[in-house]
Amino acid sequence: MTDDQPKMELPPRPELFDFHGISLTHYFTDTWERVQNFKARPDDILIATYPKAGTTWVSYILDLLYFGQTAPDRLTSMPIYTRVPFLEIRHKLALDSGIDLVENLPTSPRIIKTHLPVQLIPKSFWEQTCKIVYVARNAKDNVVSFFHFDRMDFIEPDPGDWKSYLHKFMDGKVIYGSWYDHVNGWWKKKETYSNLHYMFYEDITEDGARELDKLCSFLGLSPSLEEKKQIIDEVQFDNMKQNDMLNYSSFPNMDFTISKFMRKGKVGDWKNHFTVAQNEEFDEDYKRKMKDPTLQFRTEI
Ligand code: PPS
Repeated sequence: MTDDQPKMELPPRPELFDFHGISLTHYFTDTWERVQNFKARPDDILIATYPKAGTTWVSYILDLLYFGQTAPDRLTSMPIYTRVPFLEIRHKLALDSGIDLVENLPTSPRIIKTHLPVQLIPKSFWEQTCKIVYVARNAKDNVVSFFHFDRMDFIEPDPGDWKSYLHKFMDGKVIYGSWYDHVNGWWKKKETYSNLHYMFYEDITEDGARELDKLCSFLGLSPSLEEKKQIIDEVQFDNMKQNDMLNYSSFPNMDFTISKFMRKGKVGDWKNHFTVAQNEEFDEDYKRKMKDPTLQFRTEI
């Protein structure tokens, strides 16, 4: 099968609905009862993100840190979405439910992905004081990436055109709701929950080695210099883009003729999408919503 072929007949696009105050579709709520009652283990590691913030990048870094040396076969035989399952998804086309995948993970620790906002995280993660890595990306690049993803991933609602999509994003009428609430909610949580490491996509782009060191220190890991170098090299965008275990080319609901999962991997691509007027409007709205001076994003580096 090549990149240029849509892989099978796709179901109609799902509708967004309000679910506990955030916009979702049934793919992310079908197993809600099991998700809510999920029994986390103390050594589980949760990667939480707003969609398109660098989840796959950090998932791969964590996977390499824990299993790169001890179970290298995993890297060539299992796609990342089975190594680091997506907790709340249920999706019959590509895989069954995320929660089944998590519960069948033979590894220790289990590395688990979620896009849930902080208030919807299953309570056992807090009770077990699991380590949580949150990754955030500046709103402008995040919305551009999300737009292109929604164009090509048929389990997302139809994004419409760029102009209308940008407004939907500003209004929180996209999957997982408001970016502004998501990044702020998790930022605030750091004040009361110390096992939370908040990372920025832009920082990883700027200095991956520095961010890897911070991450290792949070996780209590001390890989060798050689191992760290290998990881930094492995997780370069071009390497990940070419790696079929990471680039989602085996995921049947995505049409790569429209856009790729590993699309550009840059800070600042928003400049190729926002008009001057859109940028001004976005900035005005942003100022109204992002009041916490301690949470700062960079839209260029
Ligand atoms: S998802 O569907 O929410 O899990 O997507 P997510 O992995 O969070 O985000 C996908 C975007 O991350 C980019 N990406 C990277 N950027 C830089 N370096 C590396 N190694 C890397 N890996 C993934 C990916 O290209 C998507 O961003 P855009 O801007 O669309 O290219």
